[in-house]
Amino acid sequence: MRLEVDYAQHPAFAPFVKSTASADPFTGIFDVIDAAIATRIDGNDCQGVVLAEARANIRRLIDEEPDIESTFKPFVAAAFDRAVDRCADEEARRRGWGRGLAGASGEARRRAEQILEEGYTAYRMPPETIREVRELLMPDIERLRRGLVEVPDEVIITPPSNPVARDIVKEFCEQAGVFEALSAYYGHPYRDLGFAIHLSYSKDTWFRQFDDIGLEMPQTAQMHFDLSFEHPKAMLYLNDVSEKQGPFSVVQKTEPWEWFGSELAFRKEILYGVAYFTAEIHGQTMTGNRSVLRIPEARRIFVSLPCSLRRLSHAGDHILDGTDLSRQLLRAETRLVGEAGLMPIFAGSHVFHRGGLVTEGERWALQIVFPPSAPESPPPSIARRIARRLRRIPSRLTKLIP
Ligand SMILES: O=C(O)CCC(=O)C(=O)O
Ligand SMILES: [Fe+2]
Repeated sequence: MRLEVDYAQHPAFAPFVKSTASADPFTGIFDVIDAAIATRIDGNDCQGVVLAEARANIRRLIDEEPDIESTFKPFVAAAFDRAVDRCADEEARRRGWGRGLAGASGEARRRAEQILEEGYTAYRMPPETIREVRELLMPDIERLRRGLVEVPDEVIITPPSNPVARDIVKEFCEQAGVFEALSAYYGHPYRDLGFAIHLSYSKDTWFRQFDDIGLEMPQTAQMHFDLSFEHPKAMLYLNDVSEKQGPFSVVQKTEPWEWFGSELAFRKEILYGVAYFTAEIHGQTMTGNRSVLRIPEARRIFVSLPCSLRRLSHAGDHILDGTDLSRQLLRAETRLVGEAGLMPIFAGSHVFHRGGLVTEGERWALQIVFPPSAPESPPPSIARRIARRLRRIPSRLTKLIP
């Protein structure tokens, strides 16, 4: 699926759009990067010359682009560099996919293949177990609910205060084969989890972006890709979730390896780039889980990019209602409604998804993150870079990356 948003038509961005030309010097750039990465991985570019040329060419194009503000240029160049690294890493993993299936059980294989093909697989915790988990967490939930009267403009979330709840969820994941399925999918071991209790209700406002111009969020609001490839997640419902309680949902993939390329990598990295720019150059940040695009300066700088670079991983927030793209996405959306205990597990970095937009009642859910086991953790340099980014990123990205 092509996720092209026409920012020149969007009331919150249009006033800042400089160029409306649909072809620009960056047209086709992602194909060039993908080809250079493939050449490198195929062993036909041992010195990395093709990739280095591609990087140099991108820097030159950025330098020469009159619409990109000079203070923003270093952030765009850095975003491209990170996108190339991210994409090269993911492409290598894609090629190695299937290694984990070899020794796995039939059930784990089936689950891993479903995660690949559909982006998610759903488990169901038995009613007596989910009741027990909910009882243990009730003091936390009640505390969150008491806070609702203050109507905070922030995601309502808390770590569990009773460690026994985590033990039970972990034991369920072991017994139900969740860890085995994830290990089969990723080709290295997963055996741990962490979670936060997340309460959603109809007065939530943390996901809004355009209150400054009195514009409602569109029907596709919150559809996004997660940023971290290695950290699959799950939502475990603690109450019954119907269409109105903001079920977790995914947009059907058009093919299993959809979105494994430099374009999606860039979409994620330029979002960081915009956040770094507004923080470092303008001293403006968004606390907690709110989007950096609430800041008009962030919108202005983002659409100073030429048309073919106006791409974000969190595009659902910007797709206008009534457009073909909006209709297509809403038609392709699968909403995981179900009783307490339903637990969709998802590889959110490569499936467009959302959840928690409640129109009636409340949703109580555990947002679970599965970290890869230590021996297979990224090398220290990458781990340090990720940790640094997590500390600096000031938007709702903190919710979306573990
Ligand atoms: O709240 C939800 O259902 C979705 C949360 C989400 O997108 C995530 O954890 O990555
Ligand atoms: Fe997500």
